[in-house]
Amino acid sequence: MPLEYALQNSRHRPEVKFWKTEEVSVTLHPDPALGISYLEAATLERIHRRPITLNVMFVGAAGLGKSTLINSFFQSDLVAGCEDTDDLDDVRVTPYPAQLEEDGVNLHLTALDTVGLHRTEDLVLITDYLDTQYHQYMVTEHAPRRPAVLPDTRVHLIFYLLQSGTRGRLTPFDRRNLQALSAKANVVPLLAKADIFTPEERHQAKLQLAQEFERHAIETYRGPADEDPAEVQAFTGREPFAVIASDQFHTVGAGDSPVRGRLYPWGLVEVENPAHCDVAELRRLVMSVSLHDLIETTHDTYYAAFRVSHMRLNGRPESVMPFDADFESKLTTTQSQFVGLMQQREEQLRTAFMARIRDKESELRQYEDKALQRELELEAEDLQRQEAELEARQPESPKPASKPG
Ligand SMILES: Nc1nc2c(ncn2[C@@H]2O[C@H](COP(=O)(O)OP(=O)(O)OP(=O)(O)O)[C@@H](O)[C@H]2O)c(=O)[nH]1
Ligand SMILES: [Mg+2]
Repeated sequence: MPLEYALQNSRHRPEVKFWKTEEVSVTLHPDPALGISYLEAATLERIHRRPITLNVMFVGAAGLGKSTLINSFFQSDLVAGCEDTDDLDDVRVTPYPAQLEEDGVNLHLTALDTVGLHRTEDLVLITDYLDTQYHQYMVTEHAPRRPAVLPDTRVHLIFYLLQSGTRGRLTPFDRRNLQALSAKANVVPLLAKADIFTPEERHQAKLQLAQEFERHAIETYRGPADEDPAEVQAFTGREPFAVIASDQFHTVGAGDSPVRGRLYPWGLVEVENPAHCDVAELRRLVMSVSLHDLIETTHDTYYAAFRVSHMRLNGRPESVMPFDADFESKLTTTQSQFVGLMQQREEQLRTAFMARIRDKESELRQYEDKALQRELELEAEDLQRQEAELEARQPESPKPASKPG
C-alpha cells in the first residue's frame, strides 16, 4: 500500500507554501493568440468588470516534457530552462505568473510547473499543494476584512502527462495518481511526446486509454456540460489529447515564418499542426470553450468538497454534526444531560413553591387568630355595654315604708 505509506511519512516532506499572485509576473504576447477573446459576450463582460484568474498545473513523471509543454501550450518562454531532477527529494511546484491581454481581455494566468514524479509519495506533495490553496482561499473568504476580489491560487486545471511509450496501457503508478488528482481538481490527461506515434498507433493508444479510464472509474474533465454537444464531443472524442512540445523554431519552406517543432532527419514535427498533434485543438478547447467552466467547477465542485471535508474533520457544533463519527453517542449523552437538568429544575421549583405555600398558610393562620381575638374583644365590649345599659334602665328599689304611729 504505497499511498498509505506515503501518508504515514508525510511529516518528513517539505512544507507546502502558499504563493502570491503579485510576485514576479511577466506579460505574455502569445503569437498566435491563445483564444481567450473568443469567449462568449457574457463571459467577456464579466472579465472586463472583474479580471479572472486561471491557474494551470502540469504534472507527470520526470522528463515527460512538462516544462517544454508549458512554453508550447502558452506560446511563450515562461519556463526559461529545464529543471534538474537529480535530487529525488526535490519535488516542487513552481508557479509562473503572467498577465495576458488579447483584444482588451485581461487574464491573470499562472502556469504551475512540477518537478517530475518519481515515487508514489511524491504525489502527496502535489495533493497537499492543492489543499493548501483551497485552505488559503477559505481563510481569506471567511476573514473579517475580506478583500473585494479574493486572490485565487486554486488550481483550475491539471494537465497530467502520460508516457506514450506504454502505447495506451495505464500503469498502476499513473492510475493511482490520476484517481487521487481527479478527486481534487479538473484533470485533463495528455499523451506526452506523441511524436513517437504513427496516426494509427496514436488512435489505438487513445482508444485503449479511454477504456482504461472507464474501467478504473477515473473522472477526467470533459468540457462544459451546457456547451454545444459538438464542442463536448470535440473534447471527449480526442481524449486523452496527444501532445508534442518543443522550444525550437524551424522554417518549413523558404520565406515561411519559423514554426515551433521538432526537427528529425526525416522531417519536421510541428506543434501547431493538427495533423501532427492535438496541442492547437487542446488550447482552443481549454482557453476558449472551457475557460469559464474550469473556474466555475473548481469553485462549485472541488473547493466546495474541500470545505465540507474540512468542516467535518475540524468539528462543528453538535446541532449540525450528523456526519460526526460519534454523533449518536454525543446526542444520547446530551439528551440525558438535558433530561437530568430539567428534572433538577422541576424539583427546585416544586420545593420553592411548597415553601411559599407554607409561608402563606402560616400568615393566614396568624391573620385568622388576630381576627378571632378581635371578635372576642368586640363581643366582650358589647356585653359590657349591654350590662351597663341594663343597669341604667333598672328602676331604683322602693324604700321600705315607715310604720304609722
Ligand atoms: N520527443 C519529444 N521530446 C520532448 C517533447 N517535449 C519535450 N521533450 C524533450 O524531453 C526532454 C525533457 O523535457 P522537459 O520539458 O524538461 O521535461 P519535464 O517533464 O519538465 O522534466 P522534469 O522537470 O525533469 O520532470 C527535453 O529534452 C525536451 O526537449 C516531445 O513532445 N517529444
Ligand atoms: Mg521540468
